[in-house]
Amino acid sequence: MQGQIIKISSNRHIVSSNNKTYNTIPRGKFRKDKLIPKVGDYVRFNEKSLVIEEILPRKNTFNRPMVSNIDRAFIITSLINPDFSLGLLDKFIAHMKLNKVDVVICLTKTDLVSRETYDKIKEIMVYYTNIGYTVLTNLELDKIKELIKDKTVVFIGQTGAGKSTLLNKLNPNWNLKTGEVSLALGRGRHTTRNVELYDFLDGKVLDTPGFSALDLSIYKKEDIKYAFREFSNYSCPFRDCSHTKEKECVIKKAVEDGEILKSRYDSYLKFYEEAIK
Ligand SMILES: Nc1nc2c(ncn2[C@@H]2O[C@H](COP(=O)(O)OP(=O)(O)OP(=O)(O)O)[C@@H](O)[C@H]2O)c(=O)[nH]1
Ligand SMILES: [Mg+2]
Ligand SMILES: [Zn+2]
Repeated sequence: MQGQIIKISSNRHIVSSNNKTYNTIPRGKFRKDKLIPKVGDYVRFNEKSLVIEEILPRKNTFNRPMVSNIDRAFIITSLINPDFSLGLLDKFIAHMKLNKVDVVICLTKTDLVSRETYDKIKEIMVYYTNIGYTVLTNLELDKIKELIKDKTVVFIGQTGAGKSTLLNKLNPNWNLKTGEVSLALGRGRHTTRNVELYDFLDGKVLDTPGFSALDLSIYKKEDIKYAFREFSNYSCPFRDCSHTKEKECVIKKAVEDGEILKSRYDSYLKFYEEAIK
């Protein structure tokens, strides 16, 4: 039979197939082959032995969070508790962009910051909108639903940012566990412990445990520029320009002229350093 993994907890791999769920385990050979089944994977499994025999070809796959076959990522970004961070936002965007996953920026806890702080952040977000990203808040449920329709959408972001809370607003029947802010801020405290996939509006949504440590060293330095979509509007005289030390670099010029947001360029330099040679 074929189905899709919708939850993994220790070695229990819950597979959904024709509206039924099966409690399966992966075949031993996967371990030897260093093949790790992930939530979102389509699999072939034996209905009697309940063993997953094969992971079907993936559209894409991630180790952070551990998911496969994603069309779109909602980057759940709180304005406070945990603190708003442009560097981290850029990192999540880069990670998804380098895997060709569409990104939506979803702001949360807009009710917890001052008008002034919110206005400042909104102004920065205009830049992200202008370079082609959809930016919305967790209050815009209709728009969010529209963006999930017919897609497989993963919610990612820091622990406590409000991923599960937003999912509960979209469908109260899920009744997902959410964490108190004060507790969520304690070190290593995650309310959501396992990735879980839910059917929603002819699409799918995946709730994930929060994280903020994201290692970009798996990417090549020369690829980091593709994580910054606005850079493609510029072409430097030197074809393989790294946009770091080159004198004639038009990206650097655009930063000086205020066309490219300084914090974006700083993120670029940081990720460039982190990436492998
Ligand atoms: N005031 C306010 N509180 C919010 C908002 N969104 C989420 N919260 C609160 O923030 C806390 C953390 O929310 P969760 O939904 O558990 O966060 P999470 O992103 O799922 O966290 P992990 O599962 O640990 O990754 C909860 O107490 C929520 O009630 C918001 O927009 N405004
Ligand atoms: Mg959660
Ligand atoms: Zn350049």
